[in-house]
Amino acid sequence: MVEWTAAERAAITAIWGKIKIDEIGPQALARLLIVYPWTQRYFGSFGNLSSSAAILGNAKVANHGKVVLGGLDRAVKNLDNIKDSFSALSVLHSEKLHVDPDNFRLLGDILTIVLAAQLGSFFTVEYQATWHKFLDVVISALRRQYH
Ligand code: HNI
Repeated sequence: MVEWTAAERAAITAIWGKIKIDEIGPQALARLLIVYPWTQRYFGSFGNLSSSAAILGNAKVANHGKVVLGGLDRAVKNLDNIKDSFSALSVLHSEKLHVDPDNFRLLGDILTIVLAAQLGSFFTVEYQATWHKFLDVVISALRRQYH
């Protein structure tokens, strides 16, 4: 089981408290689809993804970005049990959606970039280190069903 120090718990709470799911979620998913265009293949039902402008203006992308961050919200609220709270999501992404698990890391990196841009000097190197650990735990929980 993952151990979290009091400082790490405080850092995650502080970072998450600054995150506006409705802004960061849509931005992160849109950037994923633009920066790594092969990720678009999983979103064939989302309509027009033909250009950056189309992706940035696509309501389904924006909405799904919020859904993904809602998943992370669940992880923040279940820090001591991320693995189990993500078991259904892991099954969904592997067995139904067939998402290549390397893409989880890409989305995590994109999310970190969006966060750093939004939070500026608030996002200290210590905060980044803890945030990275948090994403690692989330990603390994999502990958569990693939093993
Ligand atoms: Ni992901 C659906 C969470 C990464 C492609 N995804 C979901 C749902 C959640 C979620 C929550 C909604 C589940 C439900 O309806 O029961 N996804 C997460 C999280 C991460 C992640 C927390 C990583 C941090 N998903 C990814 C990545 C891809 C991805 C990297 C593809 C590149 N996800 C999908 C697709 C769906 C999805 C596709 C279904 C979308 C739909 O509505 O059709």
